[in-house]
Amino acid sequence: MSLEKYQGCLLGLALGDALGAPYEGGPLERTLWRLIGTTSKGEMRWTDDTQMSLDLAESLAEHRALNADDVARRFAASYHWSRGYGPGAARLLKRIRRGMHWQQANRAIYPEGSYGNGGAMRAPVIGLYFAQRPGMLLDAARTSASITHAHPLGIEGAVLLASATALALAGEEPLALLRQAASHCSSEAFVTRMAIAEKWLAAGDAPAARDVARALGNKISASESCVTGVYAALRFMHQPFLDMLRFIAAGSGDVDTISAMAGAVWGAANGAGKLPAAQLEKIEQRDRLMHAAAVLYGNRPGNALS
Ligand code: F2R
Ligand code: MG
Ligand code: MG
Ligand code: MG
Repeated sequence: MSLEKYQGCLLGLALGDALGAPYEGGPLERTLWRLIGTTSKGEMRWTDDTQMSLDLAESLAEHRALNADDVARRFAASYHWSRGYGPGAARLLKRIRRGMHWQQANRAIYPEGSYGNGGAMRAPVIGLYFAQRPGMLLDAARTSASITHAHPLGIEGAVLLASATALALAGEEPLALLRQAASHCSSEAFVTRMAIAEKWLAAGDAPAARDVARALGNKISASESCVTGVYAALRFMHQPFLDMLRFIAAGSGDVDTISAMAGAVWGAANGAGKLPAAQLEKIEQRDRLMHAAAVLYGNRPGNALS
């Protein structure tokens, strides 16, 4: 567990998001991102995936605990259409901003809650903060997801990403990591996909991106994207970051989010020093991301110095 790995995780998430965003969705989304994907200073913008991760990280840093009311307030305050939020998430966050409590808002759009991947895409932050408190990590992942994603599948995706991140930080090798993370999956949708990913990794198979997208998913729902993100991180754990992102982009679909999830797990395993320097130079708000990672590292429960 090192500061470099914490920074690798958050920067890897943001880089995956920003480099994946131009490939997300269909022609309409891609054209829009060509227009709004760069800051006035010429930096690469990231999307809702990184915004919500930063909101969560900064709340944990300030409160030194998961304070769901505060996280919900930050999510709502940060909402801006140009970050490309999911349609249900956008409506939900606007309700919180208008004063509705998150425990009501998270059932207002879909009565059973959202099963989108928005709860999972920020869950690596939970993995970082609670890395040394496995007993707290799962509950925190569930609570953090349920603020916006109360559906069991939305929550299961968050548990998977939080645990995969903590295991990557701890230096687990791909197959052992996948097996341990799979022990937290319970739905058929996740268990079946994790079993396919395990079979590929164990056999040393390297299926084409399109076949991976077909079998594990490339969509906006948690059950059709989270296993793909974890699988990509593990398959490319000892290969260059950009090779992993090219592979994910070739699978198309929800590329920014699958890349953000994979980037976070890959970065937690390899550290910031292994991320591509030229691309890192161009990412917006890099100092804020580095600072958030440093505070999570310093304040994490179980750190003797915190
Ligand atoms: N919004 C986008 N990208 C727009 C283009 C996506 C493209 N069409 C594609 O399919 O790849 N990106 C951002 O949104 C994703 C995170 O979304 P989040 O926060 O989970 O949003 P939401 O709205 O809660 O859920 C996503 C959609 O899933 C369906 N859905 C969810 N729960 C449902 C339920 N209980 N019943 C029925 N449908 C449900 C809805 O269609 C939701 O809109 C990330 O990709 C991020 O980058
Ligand atoms: Mg996004
Ligand atoms: Mg988007
Ligand atoms: Mg996305």
